[in-house]
Amino acid sequence: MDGSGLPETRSTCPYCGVGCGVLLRPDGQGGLAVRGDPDHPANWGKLCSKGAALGETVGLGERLLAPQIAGQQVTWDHALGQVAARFSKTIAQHGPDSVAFYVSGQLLTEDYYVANKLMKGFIGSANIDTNSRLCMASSVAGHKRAFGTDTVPGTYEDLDEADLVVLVGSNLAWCHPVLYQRLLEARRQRGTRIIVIDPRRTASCDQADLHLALEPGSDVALFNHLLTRIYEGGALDKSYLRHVSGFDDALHAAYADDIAVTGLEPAAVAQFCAEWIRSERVVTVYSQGVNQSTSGSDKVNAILNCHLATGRIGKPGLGPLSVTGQPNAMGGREVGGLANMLACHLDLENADHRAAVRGFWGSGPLPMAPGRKAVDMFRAAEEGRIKALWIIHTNPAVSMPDADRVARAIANCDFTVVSDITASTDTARLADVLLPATAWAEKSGTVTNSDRTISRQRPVLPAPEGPRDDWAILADVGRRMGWAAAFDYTSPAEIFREHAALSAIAGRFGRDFDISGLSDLDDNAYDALPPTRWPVSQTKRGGRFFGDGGFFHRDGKARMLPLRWREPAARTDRRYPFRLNTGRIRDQWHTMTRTALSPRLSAHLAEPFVDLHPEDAARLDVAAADLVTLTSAHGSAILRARITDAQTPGQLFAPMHWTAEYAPKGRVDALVAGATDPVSGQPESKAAVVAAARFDAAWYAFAVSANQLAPRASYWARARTATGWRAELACTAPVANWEAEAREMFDLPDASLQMVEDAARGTARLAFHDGGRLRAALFVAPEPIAVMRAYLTGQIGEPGREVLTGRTAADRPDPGPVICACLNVGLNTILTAIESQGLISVDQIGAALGAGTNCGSCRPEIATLLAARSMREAAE
Ligand SMILES: Nc1nc2c(c(=O)[nH]1)N[C@H]1C(S)=C(S)[C@@H](COP(=O)(O)OP(=O)(O)OC[C@H]3O[C@@H](n4cnc5c(=O)[nH]c(N)nc54)[C@H](O)[C@@H]3O)O[C@H]1N2
Ligand SMILES: Nc1nc2c(c(=O)[nH]1)N[C@H]1C(S)=C(S)[C@@H](COP(=O)(O)OP(=O)(O)OC[C@H]3O[C@@H](n4cnc5c(=O)[nH]c(N)nc54)[C@H](O)[C@@H]3O)O[C@H]1N2
Ligand code: SF4
Ligand SMILES: [Mo]
Repeated sequence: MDGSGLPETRSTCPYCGVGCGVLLRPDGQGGLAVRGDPDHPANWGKLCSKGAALGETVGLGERLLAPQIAGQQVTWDHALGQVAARFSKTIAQHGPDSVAFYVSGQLLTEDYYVANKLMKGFIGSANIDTNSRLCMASSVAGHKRAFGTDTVPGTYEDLDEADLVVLVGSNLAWCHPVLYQRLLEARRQRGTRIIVIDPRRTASCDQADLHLALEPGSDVALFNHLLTRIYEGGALDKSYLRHVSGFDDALHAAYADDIAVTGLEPAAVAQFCAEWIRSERVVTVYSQGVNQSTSGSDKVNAILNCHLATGRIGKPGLGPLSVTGQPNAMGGREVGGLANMLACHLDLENADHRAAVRGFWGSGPLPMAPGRKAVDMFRAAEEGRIKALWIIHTNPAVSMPDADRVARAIANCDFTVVSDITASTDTARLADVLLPATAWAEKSGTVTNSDRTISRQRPVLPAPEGPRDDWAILADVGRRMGWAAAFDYTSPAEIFREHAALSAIAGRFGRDFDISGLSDLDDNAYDALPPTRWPVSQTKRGGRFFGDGGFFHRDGKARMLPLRWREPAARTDRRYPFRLNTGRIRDQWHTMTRTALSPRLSAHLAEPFVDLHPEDAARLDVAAADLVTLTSAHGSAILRARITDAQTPGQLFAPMHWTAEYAPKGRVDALVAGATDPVSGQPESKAAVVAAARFDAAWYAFAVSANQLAPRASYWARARTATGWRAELACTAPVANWEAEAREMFDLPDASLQMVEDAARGTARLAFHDGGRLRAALFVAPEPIAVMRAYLTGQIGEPGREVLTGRTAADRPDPGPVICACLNVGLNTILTAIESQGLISVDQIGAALGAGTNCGSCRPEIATLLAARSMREAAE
């Protein structure tokens, strides 16, 4: 309860792997008030901008409410009858490996468990893989090679107690903002040093003591070098090495590697090594700059080698920490959702493990070999070897590498089923059967975050008529395929108990994942389950792993691996001279099906972009706000240029988020090759090679509208605003009649029009009013449009008739793009306050404007604005 008297429900944020606890209170109109759960050990009450805006994303406007076949609404009975019949028939004719599931690290553990049991246990194929293949697979492979299991040894508390935190390929400030704020709090209290290893300067470099902008893909060489320094610097932990095998070979290989390939200044490398060696309490945090690489598993093991050699693992304030991306990436690993895993961290290749799980499930023989991993799975669909495919809770037509090809494979697969909460996704549009799932705020189950803490997700809003829970849909299909008893579930609690009971078998085999202590929770205890770190058994509870050895290889030892640096698979050449790095922005989540529903989150960065260095921009004759066409051997994209020295010359960065729904030419995975790590099968999403050229448009335009916009142009990108929509457009084909074009785009056949056109110059400005209020406006010019965008979006629905200037009157300043999403403070407001009030610190800006005082996610950007200001002053 809080002051308002309405009950609050405890749940978990559905976005990143930090796994923040939230307190949710329905507003009675379908929306939610959200605040951080002060008692949750992941966030202690804090939330980031995405978590804070969850209430804006639960509306039913975009929801899929009934099953569809070939675009026609059908009953559940008919839809699931078809799914079961087609899967059964395909298996009967072509064998179990002719079908596949492609699922998600955002499924709840209970959903995931049922999917895995159905495919591996009863269909009898290992062809279930997940978007975690694009995300965590290299960490899983690295952990298994070093430890014998996929174990995250440490906990978040280690960040509070470390002396040095190294962020490797992690933009923690934007991607795990609450953990980043936690780290900064520790830094304030105990002076924690921060080192960032990332080819570009990110928001996470804001407070870093050292930033190593290494050559893309060269992390193995850097950590190999560190290992040699550890050896020479006398930092080996000889007594811990009793628990480790492979040291000599690993060291030998490390000496054979060449630090020069990192392109780093020797002094910077020396400082990094010295700090690492000096700081007993060092946590190495790593994420997609490590995993998403054709040497991803080796990068993970190169990091683990250094922690093993120094015994810096599994003790307070130190250790490697793989931060997981999705809310249940860990849960998916626990249920065995990857094509090369069994269940409960048991091994598919181990006959005893298979026999035990088979006995527990009462199933037929389990597959003996791994199934198809994501990239391979969609290739098999393309080639007709997979004939029935069920995609659940993921959007591969956008997020897979070589995305145009993947989209074609999905379209051409004999039978594709998609379970989603909305039909408006690039993948859902390709489905034969569309199944509506209940959404986050309606679902019940559990998720596991990056530090092994299992949290409950609890329903807080009533599910609309139509959608069903993912576990219930899967179980229904299992029953219809003939396995009534095995899929006779009536609640998530029942599934959870079964999963926990199965983990007891894993415990008996001596595996790490054992939550048997939770296998007899009754429904009430399950409902009330507080955040709980595994393992939970009679003998073990939470804590850390490996502080005293106890690894899961047969000999009980960890393995250090001999590693050599390898270049990324694609090489730049004359045709494709740029290295394209991709990743995330602060306020969008993946393919934007939820975060883009929030006007606040959409106002931070409202269109897809590419960051490039000023030298490259000059060479390409690209000015700020021009558009750039990127082309690779696989596809193309058109993106807005942002010129910044955060990039190294020759390297580009573009966000992964935009889809055909929001910017059809903004899909960057169309450019990325499907090259994968030989061990983990994880694709190299961060090192594509592309050509770049300025996009020569006949015209550019900016539009605001109360109605949803349907633009027609070579390039367009649309975003929701508090008053409707905004869009950026550009096109190579001239438009003869702007009034006709605009009326169609805005769907305003009759609204009254104000228009100023200069045909000779190629400019036009149009404003449409209805009942005296502004409904839409369009600004066209032969160059990128300079108007006050935030001001114009605010004019929709207002009576003003002066919008055609595109600017405010002097007394009504334009706030500019949103920097602080929580308190809605714009860039211009902050810049003006810095100038006029002489503010010099992030805290002063917070005191003056509120910006940065809620979740803190925008504090690095505010710091950057301040730094730019002081650089200008220094130059003046
Ligand atoms: N706002 C937001 N937060 C998210 C998500 C989201 O969509 N939006 N998604 C969640 C998910 S699923 C994930 S997996 C995580 C990802 O979290 P992160 O891994 O932190 O995010 P990315 O932006 O994908 O990539 C991290 C960094 O890797 C760097 N990098 C690229 N190549 C290399 C290299 O060769 N070496 C090194 N050392 N670094 C390199 C990139 O420049 C980038 O800054 O974020 C989670 N959190
Ligand atoms: N170039 C490039 N590509 C990348 C990456 C990168 O860094 N660069 N990162 C990769 C990584 S780490 C990841 S994790 C992936 C993420 O990529 P995806 O998993 O494809 O992205 P999402 O947008 O999270 O897709 C989730 C889908 O599930 C739907 N959904 C939401 N809730 C529910 C529900 O309760 N049930 C069901 N059935 N559906 C639901 C959403 O509407 C959405 O369509 O992208 C990968 N692709
Ligand atoms: S850091 Fe933000 S996105 Fe991640 S779980 Fe917490 S509130 Fe959600
Ligand atoms: Mo991810």
